[in-house]
Formats: sequence, structure tokens, C-alpha cells
Amino acid sequence: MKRVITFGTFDVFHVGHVNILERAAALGEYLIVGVSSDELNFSKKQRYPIYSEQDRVKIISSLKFVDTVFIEESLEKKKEYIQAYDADVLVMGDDWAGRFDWVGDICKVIYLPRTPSVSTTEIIEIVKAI
Ligand code: C2G
Repeated sequence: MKRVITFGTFDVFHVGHVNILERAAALGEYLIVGVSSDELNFSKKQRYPIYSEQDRVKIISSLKFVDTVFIEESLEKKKEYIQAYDADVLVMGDDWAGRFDWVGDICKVIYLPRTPSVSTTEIIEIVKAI
């Protein structure tokens, strides 16, 4: 059984998130998702997510093509997570292309094209302008 792992913040959940999770799930039989902690998001983007990590975990856990969800505390712990969850494939969107090639010695790494024209940042800007 091929086990796929992917990571993300998945804040203000949108169709681009659904698409990547669905495509990641289709690459194997079991999908594991690491949801970035609020603190990790702050360190990456200098702001806290709109939705708390508990709520983001609840949303991702409710999806029918997701099997296991955990909180990702650090980008540098990728290999530990891959080993702990026994993943065969790491999937990320191509905005991360090349950035996780360093785990390629323990699992396959695949970057999938992002869904165009939808992003959390853009949604926040649109809502702010209303
Ligand atoms: N994504 C996508 N299409 C979009 C928006 C996002 O395919 N229009 C994908 C991203 O490429 C990523 C996943 O959805 O693979 C989650 O995106 P984010 O929530 O923006 O995740 P990010 O903050 O980049 O965190 O360890 C890696 C990080 O935790 C990724």
C-alpha cells in the first residue's frame, strides 16, 4: 500500500487546497497530511493564520480522501515526519519546487502544479475590500 504525505497551512480552506489533496490521494492508497502549526505559520509569513490550528486540523480531517492528520511544527523536521508516518511519497505544490529535494533519499518527491487564480492571500484582500 503506497503511503503519500503532504504538508500545508490550509488556512481559509479553498478549492486549490481540495485539488492538491485530491491529486495527492490519487497517487497512493493512504494520505497523511501535516498541517502547519500557528507558530510555524507565524515564522514563515509573519502573521498568524485566520483559522486556528485546531480548526484547520478539524477541516482537513473531515475530508473523505484524507486518512491521517498531524500538526507540523517545523519545516526542518520533514524527514522525521516522513519516517514516523512511513511515507513513500512526498507531494507538494510547485510553489515549493526544489525546496524539499533533500528528502529524496528516503522517499519520492513530487511537485504538482498549483491551481491557478486562487490563494488565501487573495481571498483575504478581496474580503478586506468589501
Ligand atoms: N496550493 C495549490 N494551489 C493553490 C494554493 C495552494 O495547489 N492555488 C497548494 C500549495 O502548493 C501547497 C498546499 O496547497 O502544497 C497548501 O498550501 P498552503 O496552505 O499555502 O501551504 P504553505 O503555507 O505553503 O505550507 O511544509 C510545507 C508548508 O507547511 C507548506
